[in-house]
Amino acid sequence: MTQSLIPINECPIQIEDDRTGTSVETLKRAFADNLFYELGKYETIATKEDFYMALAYTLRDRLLSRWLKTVKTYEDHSVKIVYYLSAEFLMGRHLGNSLINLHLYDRVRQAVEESGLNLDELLEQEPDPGLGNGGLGRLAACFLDSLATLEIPAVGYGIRYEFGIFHQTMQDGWQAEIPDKWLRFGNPWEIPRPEESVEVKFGGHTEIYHDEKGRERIRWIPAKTVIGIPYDTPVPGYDTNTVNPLRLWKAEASDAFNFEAFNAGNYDGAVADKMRSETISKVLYPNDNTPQGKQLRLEQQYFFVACSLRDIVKRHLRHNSSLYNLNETAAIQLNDTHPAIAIAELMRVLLDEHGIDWDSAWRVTQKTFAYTNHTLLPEALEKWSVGLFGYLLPRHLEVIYEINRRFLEDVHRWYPDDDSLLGRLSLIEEGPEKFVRMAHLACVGSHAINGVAALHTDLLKKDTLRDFYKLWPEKFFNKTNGVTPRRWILLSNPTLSQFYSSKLGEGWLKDLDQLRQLESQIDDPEFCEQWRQIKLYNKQLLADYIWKFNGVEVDPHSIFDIQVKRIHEYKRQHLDVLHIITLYNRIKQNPNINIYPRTFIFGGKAAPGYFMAKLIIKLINAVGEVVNKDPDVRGRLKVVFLANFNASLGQRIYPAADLSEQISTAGKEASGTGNMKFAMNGSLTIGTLDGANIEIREEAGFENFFLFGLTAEEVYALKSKGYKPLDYYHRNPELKGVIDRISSGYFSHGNEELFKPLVDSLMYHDEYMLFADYQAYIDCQRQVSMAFQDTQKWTRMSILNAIRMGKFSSDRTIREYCNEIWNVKSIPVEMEGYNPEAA
Ligand code: 9GP
Repeated sequence: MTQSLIPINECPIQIEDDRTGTSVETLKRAFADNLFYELGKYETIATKEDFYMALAYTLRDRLLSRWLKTVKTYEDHSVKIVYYLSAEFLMGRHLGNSLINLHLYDRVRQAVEESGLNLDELLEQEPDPGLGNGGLGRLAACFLDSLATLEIPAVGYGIRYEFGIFHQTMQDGWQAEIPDKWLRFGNPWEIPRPEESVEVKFGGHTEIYHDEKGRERIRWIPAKTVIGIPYDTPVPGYDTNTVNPLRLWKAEASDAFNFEAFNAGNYDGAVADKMRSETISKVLYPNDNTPQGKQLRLEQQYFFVACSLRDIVKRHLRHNSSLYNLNETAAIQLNDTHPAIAIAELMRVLLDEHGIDWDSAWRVTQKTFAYTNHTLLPEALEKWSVGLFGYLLPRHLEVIYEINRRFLEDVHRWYPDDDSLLGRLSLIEEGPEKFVRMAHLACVGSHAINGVAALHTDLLKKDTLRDFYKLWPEKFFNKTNGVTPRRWILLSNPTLSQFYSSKLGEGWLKDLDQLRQLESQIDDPEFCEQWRQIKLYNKQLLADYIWKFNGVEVDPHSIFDIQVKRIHEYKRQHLDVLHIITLYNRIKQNPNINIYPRTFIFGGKAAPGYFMAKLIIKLINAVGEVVNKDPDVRGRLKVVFLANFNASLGQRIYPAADLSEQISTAGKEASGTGNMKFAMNGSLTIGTLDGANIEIREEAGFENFFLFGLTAEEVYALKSKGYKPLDYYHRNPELKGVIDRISSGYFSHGNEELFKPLVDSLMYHDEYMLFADYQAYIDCQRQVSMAFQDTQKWTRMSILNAIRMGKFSSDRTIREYCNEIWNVKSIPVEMEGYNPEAA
């Protein structure tokens, strides 16, 4: 006997049992039903994709009544909602996540197996939606999971890119990019809502007019209209009824526009303009930590912000008669500066469309917005040429000038003797070409500004945003990042999760600090042995993957030394390579030297236009090609580059790592979140005092972390003193030997030119100070090898790392945002009579 999720008399629509029931029998029937009715296939002719899609629909059906009930609960209680504005969301695959969040994993596995299929194979069919570049987009996804799990009313707003981050393949050791056609087979997780489409305007000019009361007003006469169509994806919380939406906007040409052009017989022109409009949501810019000042990018930003604000205002006005109290129903978080144009847009809406006076509009705006900064790299701070800005958004530029005028007037009043301060704080960068500084707009228009790890926030206060900190110290917060343990432990590492649950029950999944209770068992040999077996099993799984996709045989008993993240010089993948070559040189000098076997595993994408990052990938592959085959090495060193690193590959990698490489130049990595995923899965970190590494080390215990390298202060001091990388090269024979081997063409079939740009940049410039940190890194790696050989010690360190990571659950981060920045409360969604465990 199955049951509907909410009593039928409460339910807005009649729901069939087959769409809600959770017994194995009902799931089987629903699966077959969806295959037939949604995909139009019989089992005998269905492909694996078809089966995956049918299963996805089966799960989506089971989310819908909760979703509708969530909407109704928010409407009934007129709650304050968090609106998370982000140009990127890296959600990861949905099916596995829905299975665990709905507690249906085991029953669906049985239903699928009884249907003669393999669940793991079906899970692999799902494209990993790559609507983001890396850190900031994945953080947004973890936050949505925590928001729903903590029963916080929230909406994620972003862009429904038709092409996400490119698919990376390797061609002769170089990165090659292939378009990511993730929507090719359709997307069963989204529901289009064309009835909620909105219009977005671009270009044109502004003019003054007088309203009916004779007041002087300004109106924007735009040149072009684009339609934003919302697509909603359900985001279920773990073990709750809350299902919040992720609303992504797709751009379409406006009908009126097409109609005119077609009527005039100008078919080509109409099609071209239609395509131009639709290009806005076509493709994700594949740059991480480097903005691209392209017109299309600004169009994307304004497009999704304007659509989202229209939605937010509409929702507010359903329960309120004016917008003066918008900040009481809406907390809008700006995920980096990409959506910062929202500040000018809200001002425009309040002033021009709702006739609100400037001071009230500004008060509401500041109280509604909060801004998260994600980078310290000066080159990554977004700015837009005033010319382009005024051309695309003439009214917004006026608003920004007026915000700036009033702001600088205040600053002048507060600091009458400091003229240079005005120039430094201005929203406009002066010079031969003027620019709008988006971070300044975000700081001025928000009531809260936060960094994403303690050191990062300190450096924002001391350096990047120090003038703003001087004005408004009370606006600054630190919110150390976190990651969701549901995806990054439960889904990624089922064996470890079962182990935890067998000891503690399942409470740890919503309260990760509970894992600390396991410290009492750390001296139990049986406990430690099981821990080792779990790690070995995960390493074997990754070894199988490496064999299948790279054709390289790796030994699961070797140290799995892993660096996966975007490829960037500041992250210093090439420092890792210098270590590999150091060990290789030692072997070449003395083939019988005692070196503990290591498997060096890399993964990560380089921005297609970032030459040096692509050369680093080539170097890793080139070194692997030589080292993996050299008989002198006798398999003690293996180097593999795993193509197309993304969330789902991460799920395979983190549980299998022994050593997590977090080796950025101190002061450059805002936080990192991969570092947290590794540690949660029991790897030890070798790292600098950078980003969240510092806090990971504090939590894990200093003795359970391999620390090396200059501190941020030392980096700064050395740079100020005059850093000369060549001196290190000349003074350190081992370093010289490594660099000379690369320069000699040894890894490039005798081609001495291939890696010259990389070598020259290190020898004569070394912006990220690899040479200064080289010896400390090599020494620290020696300690790693020694520690690994002491199995008991290593196991202990691994356990302590994993079970002391409670702080880095994104639930903790989200609670802090809720209490200190957003001022929102949780509201449970009640589903009477619903019991997820009932068959
Ligand atoms: O580079 C930072 C990374 O350190 C941080 O963990 C992540 C999330 O806060 O954001 C990254 N930054 C970006 O993705 C773009 O600035």
